[in-house]
Amino acid sequence: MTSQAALTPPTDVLLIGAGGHARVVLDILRTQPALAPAGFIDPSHRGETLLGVPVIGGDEVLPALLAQGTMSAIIAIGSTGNCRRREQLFTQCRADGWAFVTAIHASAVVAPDVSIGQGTAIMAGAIVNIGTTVGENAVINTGAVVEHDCVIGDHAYVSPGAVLCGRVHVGVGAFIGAGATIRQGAQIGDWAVVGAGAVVIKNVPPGVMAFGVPARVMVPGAR
Ligand code: JB2
Repeated sequence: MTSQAALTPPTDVLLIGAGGHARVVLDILRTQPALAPAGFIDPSHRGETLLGVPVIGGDEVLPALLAQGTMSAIIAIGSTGNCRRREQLFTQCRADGWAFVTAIHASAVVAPDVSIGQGTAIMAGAIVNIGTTVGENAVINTGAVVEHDCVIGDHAYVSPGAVLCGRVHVGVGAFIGAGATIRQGAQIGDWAVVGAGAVVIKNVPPGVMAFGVPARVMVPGAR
């Protein structure tokens, strides 16, 4: 007997962005039978084909694709310390009517009660433990550890190998650099940046940068 899943055609998905991070997201989407990567959207890669998937155009083609019936997307731009563009694209696309899919690698360990918002990507080897909430359009990158009862805000970015001990709160749009460690219970404010390799033992206020071991706060623009 044919299952209902086999009868349902896969959902076409656009990847917005076509850089290194986008190719990793594509690799994950290809393991999800319900999703069919339909193309990349990236003004810097027009006319190219990446891993067999075409770059359809820049953001100006999105309204026509929506009108033609392609309605699902994922923001596949990475971040090197600034999640603003990811947030802007997500917010604009949602307002225009796009739905967002999640991309969760088969090797990620995600506890059964973890809630994951639309558009979020969880990369290979990441661990997200019990009681954690992950917002929309967030990234938990390769091999990151998000321990029990953490809260990861919308648009936040947890880089490869970062370790968030239990009950850490990562604010909206905050960026945690590669290999950083955040002590249990620490709060990382909205749009804050934690540098690669930092060890955070105190709360980090919104909008600041924190670097080093132990992490020290720098206010952008201040001397
Ligand atoms: O507004 C935009 C836009 N802004 C940048 N719309 C669309 N559709 N695309 C946009 N982009 C595209 O994102 C750029 O044209 C570029 O092709 C892509 C970003 O690619 P890039 O390879 O520069 O970086 P990445 O974001 O994929 O990955 C970076 O960050 C990750 C965290 C790299 O540094 C990775 O190595 C790193 N793992």
